Amino acid sequence: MFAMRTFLLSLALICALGVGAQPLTPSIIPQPLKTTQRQGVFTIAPTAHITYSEGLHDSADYLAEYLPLPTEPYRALREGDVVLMLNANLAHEEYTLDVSRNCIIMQGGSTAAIHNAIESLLQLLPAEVYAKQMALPQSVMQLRVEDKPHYAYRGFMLDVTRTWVSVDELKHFIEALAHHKINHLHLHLSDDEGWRIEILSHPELTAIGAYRGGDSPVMPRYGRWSEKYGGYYTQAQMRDIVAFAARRNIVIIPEIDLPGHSHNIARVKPDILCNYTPSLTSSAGYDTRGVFCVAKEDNYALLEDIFRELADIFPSPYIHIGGDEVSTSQWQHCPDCKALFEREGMTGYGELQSHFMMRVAAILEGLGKHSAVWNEAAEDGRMALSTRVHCWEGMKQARAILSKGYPTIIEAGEYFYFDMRQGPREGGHDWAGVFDARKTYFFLAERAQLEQSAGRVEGVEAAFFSEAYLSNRHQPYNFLYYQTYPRICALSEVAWSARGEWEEFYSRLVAHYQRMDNMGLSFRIFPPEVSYSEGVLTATNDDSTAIYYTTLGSDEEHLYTEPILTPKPYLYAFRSRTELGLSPEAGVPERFATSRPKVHITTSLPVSDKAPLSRAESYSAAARTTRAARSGDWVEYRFERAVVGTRRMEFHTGTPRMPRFILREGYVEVSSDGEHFTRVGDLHDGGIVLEGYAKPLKALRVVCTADANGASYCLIQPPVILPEM
Ligand code: TNX
Repeated sequence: MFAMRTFLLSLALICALGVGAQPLTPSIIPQPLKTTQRQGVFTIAPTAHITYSEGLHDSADYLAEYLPLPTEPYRALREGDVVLMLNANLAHEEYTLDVSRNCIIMQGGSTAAIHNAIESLLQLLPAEVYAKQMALPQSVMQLRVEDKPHYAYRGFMLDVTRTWVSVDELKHFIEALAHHKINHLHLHLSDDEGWRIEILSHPELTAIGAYRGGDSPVMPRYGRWSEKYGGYYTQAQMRDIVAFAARRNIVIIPEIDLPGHSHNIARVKPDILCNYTPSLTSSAGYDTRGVFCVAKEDNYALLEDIFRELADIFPSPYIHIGGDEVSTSQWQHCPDCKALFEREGMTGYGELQSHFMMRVAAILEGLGKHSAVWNEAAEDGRMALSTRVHCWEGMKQARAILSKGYPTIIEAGEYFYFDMRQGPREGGHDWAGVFDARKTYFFLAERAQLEQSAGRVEGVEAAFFSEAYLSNRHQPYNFLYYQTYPRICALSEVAWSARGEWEEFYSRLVAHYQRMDNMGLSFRIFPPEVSYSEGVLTATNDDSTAIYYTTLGSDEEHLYTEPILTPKPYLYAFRSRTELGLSPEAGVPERFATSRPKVHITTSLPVSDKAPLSRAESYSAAARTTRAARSGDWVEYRFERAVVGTRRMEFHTGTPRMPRFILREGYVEVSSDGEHFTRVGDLHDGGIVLEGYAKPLKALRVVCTADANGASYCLIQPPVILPEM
């Protein structure tokens, strides 16, 4: 029955699209405000021209990158041409796109609007247009589009610190954003793990701070533990990126994350830290402090140097100065901060953060820029109302900020943090939930509610923090794109379109798969459904993408063409694929079942009372130590009864799937009798995976061979045991 359903769905889709032909109805993401279809098609001939009115020379060149036609200034309307024209009656981002029998005319209120029109036109052409491989002549359905965005601010935040993103990679990412009418790119340029923009007056910020590991004073805290890792943008490169983005209607907003998240700059310029000697016992001798001292005048002079250069590189009227997750404990140890606290008659240490942020905001105002901040920085309402606030923590915090009257960007983790995992066995964070593009799309319901209350919502922004990207760099696909597409398609829709229905959006999204393939995005496909009954294993999907399967113990993929007769369904894993798109693995539940044999865990490390070893022993959560591991420290897992016959066993330290707080290096020994141990391998990213381990396992011991891990504690995970079936 399921196979029949797939067949009928594929048939329906083939009929809807026509074999090798263009869709019969326009399928544009984000959905335009109004589309009127006409009869017939217009044919773009190879002899046609792109003509443009004054000021649109760059727009015409941009279009010609995709539509291979010569460009020339507009003189008169000529049959067959593709025309770009400014129209003062249209608003800033508002456009019309007219495909008639004789020509194509795009009009817009500004170059931004013309960009929007061009992106819509590209989606009326075959998907190969995105690979810049379109042959002419080409027919386009006749229609008229009248369109403008719901939100003026449609943003994406990319963290290039935890994982370095090269100039070429960044440009590719920007191109794809532009195709989805995203018009702001917020670049997270500094964080604990890296400094990514050249500052001429302080070259050491990148010369030293752009790298971690190896001989850098900055210890790695994510992935690539033993090598020197990093990179940075020179100012010349960044100016080029800014211009590249501007040509695509994207404003780049730089962020320097202050006063917390500053561990990196603190290793390069320890003088920014508070005036006290830290106790280093919990971190194996490594200073893990990373918060600017509020009381040091030199800090504000340094920041003025930095922001003066940034203000010159970035035309954006806003610069983001961070303000998230600041711990006040370092200030509480600092005599100078305490004196300032007394002098100003403050009542809570959080006020020191406002003091700091307001001083930095004043520096920016002096440079002609407004500040943007994360929501915590504006919570006490003391920042000026010109401050733009990015509300990341959740809708509750967003409502609180809106009620204070700040221009607000909704960036709530539960809808827009695309570093969150999309399924239970996929990579990424999960603090704001596990969700896919569907959840992002349902922000539409939230948007409707927001509009009933007062407040200045300027728009929405999605984010990709890149901790897990680094540890997924070895994948045969690009994890950045897997995490962000099609969630960015949903973002684009909720940021732009007036209204919508999931089913209707989903049909456009499936038609968009071919475009994403041609854009070079290894996007995520929804997993196929797998069912098993009476010895027959069936996989179905509703997007007519091909389904492949592998069997346990082999990586070889086979095309799934018909239900599989098998008494052992758990041997099979299924994935949907397009050329670049892929789904997560799907299978019967037994394939992923784990067992929880009784285990006793001991360690040479001191363990926190709040997160004791019993948490890991009961398989409920990680245990936390109260210091980082040193060479010679060990963790031992001893099973009440020796474990036998497993498919796979995993023993990890650190955050799950996000190697941090790990035992940085070490080896692993196993024992069948609990007394005699033999070495089976080394730790990788703080853990070891034993596949098809044949002997009984009574005990396993991890022995650490390195000091410190860049933090002041380690995590000990429950073991993961997948039994043989
Ligand atoms: C919170 S979002 C952070 C980041 C992390 C992110 C992971 C924000 C302002 N702070 O430092 O990378 O969560 O999702």
